[in-house]
Amino acid sequence: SSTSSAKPVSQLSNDEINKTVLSIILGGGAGSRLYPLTKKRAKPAVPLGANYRLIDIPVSNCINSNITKIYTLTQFNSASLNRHLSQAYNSSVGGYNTRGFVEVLAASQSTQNKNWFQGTADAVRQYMWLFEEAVRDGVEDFLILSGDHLYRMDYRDFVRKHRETGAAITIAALPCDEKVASAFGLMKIDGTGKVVEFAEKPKGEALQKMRVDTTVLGVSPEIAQAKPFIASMGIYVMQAKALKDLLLNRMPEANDFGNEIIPGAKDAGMKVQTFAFEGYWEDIGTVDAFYNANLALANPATAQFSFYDKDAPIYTMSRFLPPSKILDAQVGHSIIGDGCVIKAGSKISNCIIGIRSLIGSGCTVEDSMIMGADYYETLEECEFVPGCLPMGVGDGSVIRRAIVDKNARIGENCQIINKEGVREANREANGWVIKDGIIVVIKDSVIPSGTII
Ligand code: ADQ
Ligand code: ADP
Repeated sequence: SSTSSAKPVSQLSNDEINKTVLSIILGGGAGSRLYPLTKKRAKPAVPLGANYRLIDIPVSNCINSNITKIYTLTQFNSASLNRHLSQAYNSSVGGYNTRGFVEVLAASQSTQNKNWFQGTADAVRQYMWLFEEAVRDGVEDFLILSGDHLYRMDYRDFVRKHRETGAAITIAALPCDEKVASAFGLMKIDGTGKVVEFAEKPKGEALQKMRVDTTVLGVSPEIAQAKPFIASMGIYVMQAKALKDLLLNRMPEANDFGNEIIPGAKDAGMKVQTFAFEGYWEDIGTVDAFYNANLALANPATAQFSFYDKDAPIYTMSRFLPPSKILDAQVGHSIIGDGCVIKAGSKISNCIIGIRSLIGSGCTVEDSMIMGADYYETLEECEFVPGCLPMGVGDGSVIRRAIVDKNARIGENCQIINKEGVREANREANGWVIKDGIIVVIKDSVIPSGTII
């Protein structure tokens, strides 16, 4: 193996990490559990926490870990994702004396293969030719990340652990409870953190078989009691040469990391290790999880993730928007993004109000995420819209338990409250759906005045 793989952990400097690690962010498949938020944009571009997008989490974690070579793999390219990445990060990762970049690689643009990515491993395989160039340039390990996780991690600890053990693959892991366990890849490990058994999303008896004493991860007996499973966080450090061997030679038909490549590597006798992660981490790749994680941010009693860590900030595009203006309105337990106007007599509680939101007077908005708008429109622009409805929420409207995507036009005196209390409904033609009881108003939709949902 290479020289730096043999170095003890303390000697692996920031510079070496910067030079030898390439980050690959998995930016979403076709299945799209976040649909319809992904109807008109690539998943990494989905707005988060009023001012941010999903991609800002892994990219910020990378920058804060001094990892500045970053590719994002997506099923399709979107203008908003490219614009966001280039405007937000070019100066911080690609300065004239650094060699960093953040780039989107889309399935439809592959030169070698015209097919969609068939899964996470296939997505990496289709761009292996490009990652090989980085390997020729000194990269030894790939840091494989997901585009839909909310957490803060210093990946340097993860990489150092991986180099220290000389593993082919290191999987970030945390203890989890039985309720959520079957949504994850579960592992059994030995005293050195080596994976001895791996089961992707097991159910029933197979799930029970994966129950372990998680004090082996270093957690207290109380936590181990409540969380008797070791879950894969779906993020990995992989030796470049091991991954190439797996994807191109040993398992050329395997499309998925969790289902095939990880168990396959272990069964082939490769060293697969865990890296125990402590702290808040959540997969927010479903509408329900996404909604709950966003709303939790606004309430100090429930917030587990902070955007305010001075040592590890979360970056985003600087938009130079005006500060938000709140007229005689009542606002509580809410996060208000830049450039918003909330008019008199409105009541906003437990909400995320995204950039450039316009909320009329006398509105009630509760337990909702309003994503805002991509631009301010002039009255002339608005005249071409049916009914000339402006973007934002019209006077006197009531919104509860909803996600209102960007540039939506909600008329006056609407009630978006899931009046019939249904769990699922698909009214895409009318601009909305209900998923897990949460109303999602689709991007750019027009909801006429007086509509009751
Ligand atoms: P899942 O998250 O269910 O489980 P998967 O659907 O493969 O796994 O998605 C992983 C990431 O890759 C997601 O961010 C997804 O959007 C993205 N992705 C999926 N298909 C893609 C494609 N074709 N092209 C680009 N990106 C794609 C995984 C692991 C489990 C682990 C959980 C933790 O398989 O073992 O427990 O993550 O969340
Ligand atoms: P943000 O993250 O700030 O929403 P985006 O790049 O997704 O950034 O969207 C903002 C962009 O929308 C602006 O940079 C601008 O180019 C574009 N835009 C401005 N006016 C209009 C318009 N009338 N119609 C469509 N797009 C517009």
